[in-house]
Amino acid sequence: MKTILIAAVAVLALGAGTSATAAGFINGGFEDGPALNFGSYARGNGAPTGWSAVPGYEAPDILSNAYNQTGAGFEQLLHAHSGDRYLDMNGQSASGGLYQDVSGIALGSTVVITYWVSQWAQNSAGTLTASLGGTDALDQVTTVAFNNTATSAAWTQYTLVGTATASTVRVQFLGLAPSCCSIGAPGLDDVSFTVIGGTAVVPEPATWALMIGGFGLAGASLRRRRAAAQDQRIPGGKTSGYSSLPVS
Ligand SMILES: [Ca+2]
Repeated sequence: MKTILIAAVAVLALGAGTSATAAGFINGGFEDGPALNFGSYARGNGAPTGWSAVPGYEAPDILSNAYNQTGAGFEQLLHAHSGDRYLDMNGQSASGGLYQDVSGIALGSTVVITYWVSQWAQNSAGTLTASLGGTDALDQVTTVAFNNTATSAAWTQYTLVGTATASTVRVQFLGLAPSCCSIGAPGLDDVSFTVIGGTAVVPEPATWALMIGGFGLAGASLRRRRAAAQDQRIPGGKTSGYSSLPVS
């Protein structure tokens, strides 16, 4: 019976998570998928693994630390926040945009994204808009000003928090440079996605049956233990040390 009680507790624990990095969210550092360099330059060549281009926008350029325009002296300005790659939020045209959907979110959960934005080179002016679709969060806009004295990538972390109003939450970033193709756009790296309040808490029918069965078995066990304890009651109203039932 102890084994059954433990199993019932374990089933309940499946739906009682309090905080977790969502397993469905991948490649927040943009290290997987295609990358660009001027040696084999092809812009708009696809979104990073796990991400999709926003309809009407192009996939942002995926830059690596090895990216270097020969003779332009850019290399020292182009360093990811971590790893080897990050995004230039331009596509080939003025704006790049990408998103990733994460499903299995419990309604009412707190959803948190953190992300790093950079003035990745001296011409990286523009805006970056972060959005959490399927939550009550408002868009968060970061503006990076043109700075022709910049000598290195400068990264700043931002946080956006929402409450899930749907079971699927969309993480989306849109870049917008002030003019096409010549100004650049903010850099983006190291997106993290965290759910507070549990994920995937709607059990399958088979799980419900197991949970209900577990409740019944646990209740039956407790009733038998109480009955057995009463059988051991010492005449005169005293007990023999059984007043506290074991937890398991
Ligand atoms: Ca990275």
